[in-house]
Amino acid sequence: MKFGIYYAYWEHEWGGNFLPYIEKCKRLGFDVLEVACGAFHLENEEYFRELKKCAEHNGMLLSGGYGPRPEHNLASTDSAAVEKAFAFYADVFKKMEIAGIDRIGGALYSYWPVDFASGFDKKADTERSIKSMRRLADMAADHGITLCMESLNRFEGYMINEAYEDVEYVKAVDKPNVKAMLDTFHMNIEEDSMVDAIKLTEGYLGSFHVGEANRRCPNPNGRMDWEAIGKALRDINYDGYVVMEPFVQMGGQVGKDISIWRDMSHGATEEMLDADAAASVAYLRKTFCK
Ligand SMILES: [Mn+2]
Repeated sequence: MKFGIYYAYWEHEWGGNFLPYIEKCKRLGFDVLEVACGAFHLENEEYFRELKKCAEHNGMLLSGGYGPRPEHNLASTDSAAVEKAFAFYADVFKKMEIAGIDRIGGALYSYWPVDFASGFDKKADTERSIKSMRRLADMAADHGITLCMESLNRFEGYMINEAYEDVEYVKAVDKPNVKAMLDTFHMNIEEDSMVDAIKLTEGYLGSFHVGEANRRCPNPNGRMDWEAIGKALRDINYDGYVVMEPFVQMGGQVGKDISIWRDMSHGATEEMLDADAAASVAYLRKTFCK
């Protein structure tokens, strides 16, 4: 297993410059930096060549994350909008390949966060999504990219809330580069058993996000049974990335989308955030790799 962190831990806005985080995260003890792909269209190819160079120089791996904006909803009834989404992803995949990013995870099958007031038809949306995902998978395969379908809690998504739904979706798409993805924050709300959920994804798990129930950095004093979670991952021979996705700061679009309405960092400085992340990855590595 390789251990990573999502850059947005330190940020208030999606996007931004990922370059400084490569060196920082290497220094803090990570193997992987996960970046947001939603603003890749705003950067030119030179930036992605630079990202790759910087990652290689620091011995770091990069992975991608994206919570699709509504206009990139592959399950939309508006086929013209879906075509535009494919064009967006074509550009993202090209740039991911330049940067050496071989996997992207998130609610790629739908959009995020879902506006439940707008109404939806889960069955029909899922059928459209599966059809679109087969086409997206072929596009991604041309760039050596794997697509990871992240199961989300009921307040953020409706198509895939549990591991069994994730595996059903992935089996229905039936493409080797489309995988399931779990996140302990979402699982904590939806799964009867974290261990059973992980075991259900054996052979299908493409990415794994970790965080405490309130999205703090994984730590031995939280409510998650990290020993059991690590053992379940070892039992299914999971050898992919384990990426922590902590959110503790208020403000900006990040704070709004993640619903951080109080300063969970208690006024932490950047150095204090760094120290928490470093302690967390050391703890996870020790607990997950036995
Ligand atoms: Mn996640």
